[in-house]
Amino acid sequence: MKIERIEIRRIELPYVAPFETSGWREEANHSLIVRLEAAGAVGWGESPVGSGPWYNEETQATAWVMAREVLAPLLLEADLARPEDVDAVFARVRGNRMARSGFEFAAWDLFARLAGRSLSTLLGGTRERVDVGVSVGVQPDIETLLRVVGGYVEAGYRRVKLKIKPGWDVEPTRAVREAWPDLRLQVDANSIYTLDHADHLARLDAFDLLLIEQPLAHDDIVDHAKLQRRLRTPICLDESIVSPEHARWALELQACGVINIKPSRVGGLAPARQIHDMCAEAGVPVWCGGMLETGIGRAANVALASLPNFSLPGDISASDRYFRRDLVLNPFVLNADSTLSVPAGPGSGAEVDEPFLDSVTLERVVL
Ligand code: OSB
Ligand code: MG
Repeated sequence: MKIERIEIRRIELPYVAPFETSGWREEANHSLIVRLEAAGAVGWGESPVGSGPWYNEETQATAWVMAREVLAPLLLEADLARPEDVDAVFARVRGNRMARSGFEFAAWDLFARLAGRSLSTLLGGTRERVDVGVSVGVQPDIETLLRVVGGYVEAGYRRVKLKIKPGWDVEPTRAVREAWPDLRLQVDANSIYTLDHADHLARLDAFDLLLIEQPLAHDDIVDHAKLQRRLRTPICLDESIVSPEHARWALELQACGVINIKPSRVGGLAPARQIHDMCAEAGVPVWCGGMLETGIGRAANVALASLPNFSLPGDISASDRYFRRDLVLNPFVLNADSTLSVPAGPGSGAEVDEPFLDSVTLERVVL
């Protein structure tokens, strides 16, 4: 099958509140939105890049150039028999995995719609609901943190992740643990610590955390293996796992006890599923991370999280945790059991609100 038309946009959609990590602050979603057309069907995808290269090396500006000048032309030349072929078409491209992922998601959505199947079943998903939690950014003080976490607990989230950094780690984690002794709790450092902090990080072992996410450098695996031997709490890798090969290296080195799979970070759903399968084989649990996506990217994450080895709650919160108004007509809503329902209709399930999408589009190209 030939892709007949590609539309790419870069958008800006403000968050309900700014999101702060150990290294940056985001006020709005700055993703690329991809729309593919072929055989009378349409598929949608999102490349959830940020405004600056703070999470990984990509930005909206770099993804915009890659999408227009490299990825869309490669895809227009290709003849696709199955969605997995997109990953092969892009295999020559070094890095730029988030830019790639928007096209890859859109191709999965397109194939699923053409087959009249849900994206979840096409991927091999086995759940109708996926367990989710909420990721809480760095707050100005502990009182505010307790109020923010309290609001999410009230809303029905049963798993909370706290962003941590030096000076905002042991005390906020202790405060939340004391306020909610039974809450499923985990922390994420977004690569801010070094091995010199090992003894300090071991103090987090006291709080019965599910995991400590990406404490060390974004491109490290070896030091994480050394650190893991000094912690009781499982390390979970996020930034470091950019491909199935990286997952294999981390498993071989025992650098982590858990992996956060973000399909956008690894270039799409096909490599994400490979990592899922590899971890299932190794007995390592996985969960689906997020990049504060719109309803378009979130739908891909929910479909992926319906695979069997996604045994920990994902960072896939309801639409209203991120946006006053989402880009889709059917926003995700939190169920009373701290889950999101997996769309059962054809494709990813995202029903794009095109007039609203137009209103948040900064630039658009058609190829
Ligand atoms: O490290 O998991 C992360 C958001 C943007 C970039 C990196 C991360 C995050 C989150 C939020 O933690 C996840 C979400 O709710 O989408
Ligand atoms: Mg993370």
